[in-house]
Amino acid sequence: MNEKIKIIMLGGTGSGKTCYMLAMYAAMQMGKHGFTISTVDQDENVRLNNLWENLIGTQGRNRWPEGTIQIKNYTFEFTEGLDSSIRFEWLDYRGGAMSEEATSNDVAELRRHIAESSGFFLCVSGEDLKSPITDNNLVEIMVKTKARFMTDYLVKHGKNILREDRQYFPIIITITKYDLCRHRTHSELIEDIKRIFPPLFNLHSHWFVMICPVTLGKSLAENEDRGKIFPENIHFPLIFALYCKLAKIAKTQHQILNESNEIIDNFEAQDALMRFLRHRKIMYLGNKIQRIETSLEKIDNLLMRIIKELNDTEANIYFNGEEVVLNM
Ligand SMILES: Nc1nc2c(ncn2[C@@H]2O[C@H](COP(=O)(O)OP(=O)(O)OP(=O)(O)O)[C@@H](O)[C@H]2O)c(=O)[nH]1
Ligand SMILES: [Mg+2]
Repeated sequence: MNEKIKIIMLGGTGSGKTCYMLAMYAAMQMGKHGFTISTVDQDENVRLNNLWENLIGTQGRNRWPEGTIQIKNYTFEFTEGLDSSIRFEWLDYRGGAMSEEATSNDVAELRRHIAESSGFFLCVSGEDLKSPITDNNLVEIMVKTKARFMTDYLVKHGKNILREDRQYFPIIITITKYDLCRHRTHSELIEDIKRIFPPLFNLHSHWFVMICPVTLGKSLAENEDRGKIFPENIHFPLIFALYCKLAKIAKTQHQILNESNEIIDNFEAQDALMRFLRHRKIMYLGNKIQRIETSLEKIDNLLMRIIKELNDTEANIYFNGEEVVLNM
């Protein structure tokens, strides 16, 4: 059975959503970091690769993709090391739609996608974090980054997610165009992000949040149109989303396993006639347990690889506002 994750990357016009998606796909399609995704539709693969090759191979303003006009849903698939695949549905839309009233089709589609999302990417451009956030410029930065819109969407959506399920709902704050603010210290940037999104870092909020700086290339800060494309940290956000999904699948499978084992234990305590009558059901359960155990072993292996990859990065992870280290 295919598992699905609907991802929404919220962020204003020009915050770097489309470029991030292109770089993420390019990095993970190659499987350079040991985690591979592919598109389900071959035309989407061609389209994304062409845009990426243009970005790498062209010098000048037209290396960059045009601002998104046509809303488009991409489906990426992760299959590695699992019995079934996990599909990521990713919506590329024009950032302006996020802060408009629902009078056009794309705004309505965006809101539908948000309502069905199983993970949020919040995109804050490094351009807006070049200098420290102070009491004087906080409002201006909130407006520029569209942080309030993002928080409102999240808080509204969050009302439908039980507190105990929030640990399986990844929220990833990507600091896109990190090249433009990397002159600042890591801890300063983290403090600024916390000021922009206070509800995410509240004690008892139960939100599971990653903050991850990403860039398409360090030297773009000096020259956006000619700088070398050399992406950094690009794959961590999706891997974190994968971690949350796998953890949830593992939890469900453990529950099924416990229930099945309980039935078998009860059966063994019964008399010979009952054991004879229910023999077929128990055989079926035995096979099911074996299948789940094999699947859980694969999930655990993958989770361990992800944890190793994520714990040693520039990305920070928070739960209930406290920084955490991932473990099994
Ligand atoms: N310095 C720097 N500039 C970047 C980077 N990524 C994107 N840009 C610049 O940001 C611009 C906007 O990026 P897009 O990905 O098109 O932004 P978007 O969020 O998709 O915008 P809309 O589609 O209009 O909502 C690009 O045309 C580049 O000029 C980066 O990593 N570093
Ligand atoms: Mg775009």
